[in-house]
Amino acid sequence: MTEGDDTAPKDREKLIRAKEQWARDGRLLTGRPGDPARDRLPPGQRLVTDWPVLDLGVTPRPDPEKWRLRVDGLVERALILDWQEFLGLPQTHLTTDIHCVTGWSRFDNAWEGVTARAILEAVRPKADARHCIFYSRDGYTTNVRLDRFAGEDVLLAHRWNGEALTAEHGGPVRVVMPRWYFWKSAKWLRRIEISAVDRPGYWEERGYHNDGDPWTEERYS
Ligand SMILES: Nc1nc2c(c(=O)[nH]1)N[C@H]1C(S)=C(S)[C@@H](COP(=O)(O)O)O[C@H]1N2
Ligand SMILES: [Mo]
Repeated sequence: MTEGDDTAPKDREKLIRAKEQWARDGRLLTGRPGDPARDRLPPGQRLVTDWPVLDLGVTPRPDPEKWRLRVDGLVERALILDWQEFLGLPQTHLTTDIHCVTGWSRFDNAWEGVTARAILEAVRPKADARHCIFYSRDGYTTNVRLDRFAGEDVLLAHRWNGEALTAEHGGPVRVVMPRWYFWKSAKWLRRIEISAVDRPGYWEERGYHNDGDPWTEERYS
């Protein structure tokens, strides 16, 4: 300790520890090449550990007895599943990240549900089919390309982190398309329409990008 330095050695030690911790935290926030947290966080996103709720101001709570999922449109065999039939389909566990266009991302969400691929195998889209439109119980709609809906990580999820998906987060069943901004992941799913033509949904008609790739920041059109 030099003359004129009025910080006690113990305090200085504490300060250095604190700064080292800030440096570690800061590195996780802003990222550096090769940092696994940075590599998982798309540009312009910040990591959260809570799970924000975003909706249009209503929270549908359908009676499980009356719940149905319809898959129709340009398919060989349209489907209407009730709750027991939906649960009777093969169940898949997937852990994926959420990226919301409003800027938050949430890592490691453990989903359980039916893969989009299982649904598509059951309905068999016709040769001209190119698009999917999701219809929700709150009036919300959103559109995705059929080949993207057929991605191996796409799920119709009814459980999250070991518990039934809550009504706030779109239970009993929501779409989860982790590769795209979260507005594509329709909550309170009631119908999937397979179509030859694209049909922009609620946010797509209000200025959001038609595709919504978080890695190239396709936020707005
Ligand atoms: N049916 C329906 N699905 C929806 C929405 C909605 O308002 N209604 N909001 C979208 C948006 S903008 C986001 S970011 C996510 C939010 O899902 P969360 O509330 O579970 O975080 O749901 C998407 N799916
Ligand atoms: Mo969103």
